[in-house]
Amino acid sequence: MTESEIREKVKSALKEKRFQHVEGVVETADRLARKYGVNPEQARLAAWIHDYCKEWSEEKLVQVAKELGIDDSYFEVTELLHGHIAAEIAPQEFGIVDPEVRNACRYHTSGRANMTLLEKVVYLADAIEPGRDYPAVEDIRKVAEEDLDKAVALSMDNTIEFLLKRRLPIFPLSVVARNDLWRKQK
Ligand code: DGI
Ligand code: FE
Ligand code: FE
Ligand code: FE
Repeated sequence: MTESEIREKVKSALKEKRFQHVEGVVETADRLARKYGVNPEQARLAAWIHDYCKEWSEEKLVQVAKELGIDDSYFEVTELLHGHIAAEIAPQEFGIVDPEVRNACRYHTSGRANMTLLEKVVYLADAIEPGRDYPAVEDIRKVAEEDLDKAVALSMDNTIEFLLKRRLPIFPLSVVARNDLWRKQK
C-alpha cells in the first residue's frame, strides 16, 4: 500500500477527532525523526497505524488478542492491546512487514526496556502532537527539542502519575520502560 492508501484506510477506521490526532502524530514523528536521526518514512508509517484499532470494543480487542496468541498479561490492561494488535495485523491490513515499524506501533502505549530511537520518537510524538492538551505537555514539548530520552522519561512519569491518581492498574512493562530510561539519564 502507498502512504496515501494507508492514510485513507486509517481515516475510515476512526472518528474525525482521533484521525486528526493521528495526523498530528505523523507530522510530529516525521519532525522528531529528522531531528534525532531516525528514518522519517518508518516513523510516519508507525504513526499512521499506531491507533488503527483504538476504537474497537474491549470485547473485540480481547477476542482478537486471544486469536493472535498475544500474552494473557495484556488482557488485564486492555488499554495496551490496540497498539499490539495493530502491529500484529499490519502485514495483512497495510502490507507493513518491517519489524522496526511494527515494534514502534506495538510499544507506543507502554514503551519497553531498551527502546530503539524509532520507538522513542513514535512514543513521544503520540504524547506531544499539537492536539494534545494536559498540564505537563508544554514542559515535555520543550524537553523534546533538547533531549529525546529525557522527554520520553518525563512522559512516562506523567502517564504513571495519571494512573496512580486514578487508582488504575499500571502495566509492568510501563514501569520497566520508565525505570530503564531514568537509569540511563545518569
Ligand atoms: O491511544 P492514545 O490515547 O493516543 O495514547 P496511548 O496509546 O499512549 O494511551 C492510551 C491509554 O492507555 C491512555 O489513557 C493511558 C493508558 N495507559 C498507558 N499506560 C498504561 C495505561 N493504562 C493502564 N491502565 N496501565 C498502563 O500501564
Ligand atoms: Fe494509542
Ligand atoms: Fe502514548
Ligand atoms: Fe495515539
